[in-house]
Amino acid sequence: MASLLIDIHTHLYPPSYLSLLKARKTVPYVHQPAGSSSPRLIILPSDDDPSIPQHQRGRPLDPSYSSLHLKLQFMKQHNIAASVVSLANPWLDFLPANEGAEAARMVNDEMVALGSSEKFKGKIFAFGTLPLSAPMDLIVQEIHRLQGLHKVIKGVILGTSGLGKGLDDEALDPIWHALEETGLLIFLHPHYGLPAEVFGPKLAASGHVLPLSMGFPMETTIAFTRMYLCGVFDRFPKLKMLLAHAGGTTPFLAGRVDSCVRHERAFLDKSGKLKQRRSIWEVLKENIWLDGVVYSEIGIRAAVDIVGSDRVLWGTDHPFFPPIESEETEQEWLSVKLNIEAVEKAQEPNSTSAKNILGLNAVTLLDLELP
Ligand code: 5CU
Repeated sequence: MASLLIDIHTHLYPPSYLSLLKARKTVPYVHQPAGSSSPRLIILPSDDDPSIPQHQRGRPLDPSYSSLHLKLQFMKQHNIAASVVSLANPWLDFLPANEGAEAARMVNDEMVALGSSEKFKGKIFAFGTLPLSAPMDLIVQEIHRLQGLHKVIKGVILGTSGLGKGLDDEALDPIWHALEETGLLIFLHPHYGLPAEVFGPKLAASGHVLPLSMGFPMETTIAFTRMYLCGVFDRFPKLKMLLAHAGGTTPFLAGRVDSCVRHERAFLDKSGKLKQRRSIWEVLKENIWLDGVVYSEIGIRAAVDIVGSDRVLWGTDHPFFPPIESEETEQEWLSVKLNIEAVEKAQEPNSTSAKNILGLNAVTLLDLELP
């Protein structure tokens, strides 16, 4: 019998959010090229390259980015029983301080209304969005409001920029405190990648390959490591965090982080002893979950080795990575197939651990009420 499939990494730009992007002329924005039917979604910093003609920048914005009905169609087609939908990057990071809180309420309420409707109930859940540019009391207020919407809202999605200085900024402590107190899972997701200079002058020739395959995972790895180094998980030991893309390169680099910490003079106290902190291994086993959006059995094995098979959760990244050679809507998506095969090759097909990763871990962790 086929395993229960639950998708915990799947995005949506609700219509209200797209209206915000359509009103903008700088990244992130939606551009309608003159004389062309297809609007372009310009979200990544590297998308706005003036050397690329405007009608080829970014990617075509087709209805699958904003339609929950098309999400459901995609789910049916791939036998996905339920999806935990999140607003896609760059969330509300770009909004002025006085607009963030209202926009977050609007997007979150839209997700809750959809997830509670007869058509989507038990099939669609959501991660909420935080108004990070708003005053701190309003951010904390939204976290507590989201806790009250727990039938649909199962956590929050968070980028790596924090309040502008990254996630090792102590000014974020009230947010960590509220998230720890409410028990909401944090889904840490990249957006900004690495500076374009890292990828060199030929960046545009390979489109999104370098920013998405290298920039995104390194961004997540660095953001989590900065949180670890500044003691977030020591100050807030009950935080629960799901790292996108199987933690970027965290499983591979955790040993190096650990060793560097244990050899770092900056961490010695006055008596020359290393200051007490939880080890990165402990944090990974107790605070961290990893998604399975890594497209290879090697990546899934590494994720399982580092956090355990009960802490890896399957996802698709829909609507990103659609098939590119045909627009035939009934077609199975290669990106979905690769992520299922990765789990089934890394673990035995139909084994308890494969079933856990493909769906059961999500049901337990997020307390999903399925029909
Ligand atoms: O293809 C992409 O650019 C993306 C993106 O921006 N965000 C995401 O979650 N996946 C793919």
